[in-house]
Amino acid sequence: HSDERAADDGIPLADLTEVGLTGTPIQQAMDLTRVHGPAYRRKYGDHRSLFVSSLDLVTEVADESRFRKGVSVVLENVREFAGDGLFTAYNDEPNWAKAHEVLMPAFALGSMRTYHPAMLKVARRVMASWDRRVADGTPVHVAEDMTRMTLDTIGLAGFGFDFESFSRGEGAHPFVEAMVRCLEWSMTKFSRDPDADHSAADAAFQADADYLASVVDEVIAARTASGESGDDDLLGLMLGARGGEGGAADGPTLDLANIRNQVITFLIAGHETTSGALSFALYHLLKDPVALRMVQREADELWGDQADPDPSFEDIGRLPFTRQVLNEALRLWPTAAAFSRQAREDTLLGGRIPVQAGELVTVLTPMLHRDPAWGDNPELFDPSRFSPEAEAARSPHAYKPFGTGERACIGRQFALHEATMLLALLAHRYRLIDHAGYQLRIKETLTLKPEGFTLTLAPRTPAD
Ligand code: MNH
Repeated sequence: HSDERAADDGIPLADLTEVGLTGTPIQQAMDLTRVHGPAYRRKYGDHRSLFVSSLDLVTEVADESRFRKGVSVVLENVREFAGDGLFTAYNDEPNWAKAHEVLMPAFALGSMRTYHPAMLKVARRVMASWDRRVADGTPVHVAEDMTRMTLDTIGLAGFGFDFESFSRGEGAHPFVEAMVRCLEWSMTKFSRDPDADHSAADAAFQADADYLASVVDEVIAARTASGESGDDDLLGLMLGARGGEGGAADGPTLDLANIRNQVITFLIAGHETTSGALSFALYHLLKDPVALRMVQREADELWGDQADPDPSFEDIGRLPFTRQVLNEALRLWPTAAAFSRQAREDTLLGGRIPVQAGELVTVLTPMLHRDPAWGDNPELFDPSRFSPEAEAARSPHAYKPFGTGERACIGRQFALHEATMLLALLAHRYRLIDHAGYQLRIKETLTLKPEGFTLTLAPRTPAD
């Protein structure tokens, strides 16, 4: 019986069958780590999972010869709408390796040059919208605006499709609303009451999933109708590598069903986490005038007192402190806060935790990012942790906001280029005012975002 095994091997067991899972399972798991330490098993009904978060244990599960990506129960649920897209594919599904090969070139650092104009165009939409807030004195809803920005960016840069999120008034694009509901369904499905009737929730989920698929068909149809190949964007690469008539002769080919799954995957993975990262970075800058000042100084050095600067691709590499702010925001609040590793063989973690072949281990990233390796004050926001010297002195396994190994995030450079540019432009243009004395609360919809975070703005004179 599995309970006894947990007792036998001496690994703490957190049985949540009675108390239940909260609506914020990551923050609950963080609290359990504070109680039980960096390795514990969580039990909920029939479902059990091993959570780890210390540098030594994460170093072991990051070893690709012993572990590989695990598709967790939650990701199994995400497969209901993202299928065998890159993020949710099983390691041995042939479509993973094919799509990985087709899409990798689109995410090399040099490819960011291609996306830069689309990213800048959308950054200007944010500023146009925020300028109106300055004029009428109303607060900006940070996470909502960052979501508009990142959705429009991945749509335009990846697929030549314009969601026009800033011309929709108050609400989010219906794609975002349906996506959030699908993510929530995926996050909570395994912890719902087995005796209750969930058919209405499941039907609503299916309607949302169908709607997401219909948006994707619209994106693909727009490209086909335009008659343009869009050679070097994501959709162009995938359609160019399509099997059958008109498909490329050499190299891997992707079938249409898989291309659909990839488009859904990229529309979701390509915006949901980056918007959270930007929101947390703005939160920390609002609360840390010294760091804000340093970001402003860095931007001023590039753009002086220009009212409407025109950042070049190269400029983004000249904003190292702004990049450090993002890294530090992702340390405290890695917006994709957990990932799973699967044991290749029976093994013993840390010389004491038995893990069977095929078993999953969940890395709880926010607690790894508070490991003693980070010093005495891990809760303190301090971008100097990411100075080149500090980074060189630290194990690469202490910081995993983008996951690890072969299945790590493909979009890391994309996210950092987009976010660094926007953060620097906003800090250059506005004074951020904490009009409501905002206290951080974190909403979880599989990813993390600050909830109810608003600020007001004043125009800034760059030299001041
Ligand atoms: Mn992203 C995988 C975090 C931005 C596309 N991403 C992952 C994983 C993490 C992650 C963690 C690994 C998950 C796992 O091991 O199960 N991603 C992020 C964060 C940001 C981010 C924190 C922003 C900040 N991701 C992006 C962007 C894109 C993207 C932007 C696309 C443009 N991510 C992916 C894809 C995968 C992935 C695709 C799956 C890669 C694979 O398994 O081959």
